[in-house]
Amino acid sequence: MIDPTRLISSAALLSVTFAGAAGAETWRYAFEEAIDEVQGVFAQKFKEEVEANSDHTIELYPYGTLGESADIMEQAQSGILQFVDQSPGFTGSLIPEAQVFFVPYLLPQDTETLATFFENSEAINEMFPELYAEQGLELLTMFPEGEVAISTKEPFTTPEELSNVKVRTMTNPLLVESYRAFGATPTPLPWGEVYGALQTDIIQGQENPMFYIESTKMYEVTDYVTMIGHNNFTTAVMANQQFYEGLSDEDQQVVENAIDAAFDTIIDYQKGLHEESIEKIKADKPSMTFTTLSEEERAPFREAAQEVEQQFLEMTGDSGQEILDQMKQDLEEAQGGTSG
Ligand code: 6CS
Repeated sequence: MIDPTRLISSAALLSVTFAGAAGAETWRYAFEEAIDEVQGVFAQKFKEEVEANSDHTIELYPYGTLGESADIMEQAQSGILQFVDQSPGFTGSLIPEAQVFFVPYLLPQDTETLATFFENSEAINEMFPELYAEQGLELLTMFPEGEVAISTKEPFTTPEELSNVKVRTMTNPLLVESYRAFGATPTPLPWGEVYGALQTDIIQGQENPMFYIESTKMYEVTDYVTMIGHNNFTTAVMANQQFYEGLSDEDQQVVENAIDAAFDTIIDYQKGLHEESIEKIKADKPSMTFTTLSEEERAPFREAAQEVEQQFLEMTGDSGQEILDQMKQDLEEAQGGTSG
């Protein structure tokens, strides 16, 4: 005969086991760089924090394991991935306002000012989350990845010298317009095609932070690195919104704390990285030439930037104007200004 008390206790035990199994989840997080590059270092710290403070496990998918940036974004939107790092350089057609990060000479280069800006900015922390939410994404943070430098096959100091030079850009309409305004022939391409396109002379230049020019060996297929001071690379980390909203308050807090810890880590990690990367490139290729344009030489590029800002406003209307105005105010405050 079946003992009913035993049945109940095993049913209770089973339900506890299931609850336990459902409680500990595995979350997938993909990013656009290798595991030891900036986005990877951020992701590793995020994983470490989440795993130390919850039962959950984070599986990391570095660049290439699940496709290009556009692929991982689709996977995050559809819920195959729980977390994704996609830079605004690839988010331009999805969220036109994200192109504000390509208004040249808008962002400063000083890492501490940038960190303060990203942490406190109303545009970043209140306005952008609403725009990402419209695309089914919970914006968790944005952070800087360093001064953008242009690596080319021939030297240049003026927009005229960029004439007929095909410069690869990320697939962002405003970034394309920037290079047109700078005198070059912009060529938007996914990341995976850049090295080969430089090697075969389909393009003659590309832009990226110094750590990336070093780690991805862009210096092997270009000979000059020029800093015109036009931008600092921004990236963004987000979660699938449905997934995020389904989390308990406690788990949302774990995620938020892990993001904050990873943010601090990545700001710290980047101290001196630009200079160290230059040294590494020089050690591997002594003939590589590094040039920082003077303020005077930058003048025509700054001039061109005004036209690009106008184009941003034409592309995004009132919503873009509000974001741009707010960003300028937030930047002034981060730089110690008095506005607001
Ligand atoms: O230029 C690109 O496509 C890449 N640059 C950086 C610094 N990170 C990811 C992105 O794919």
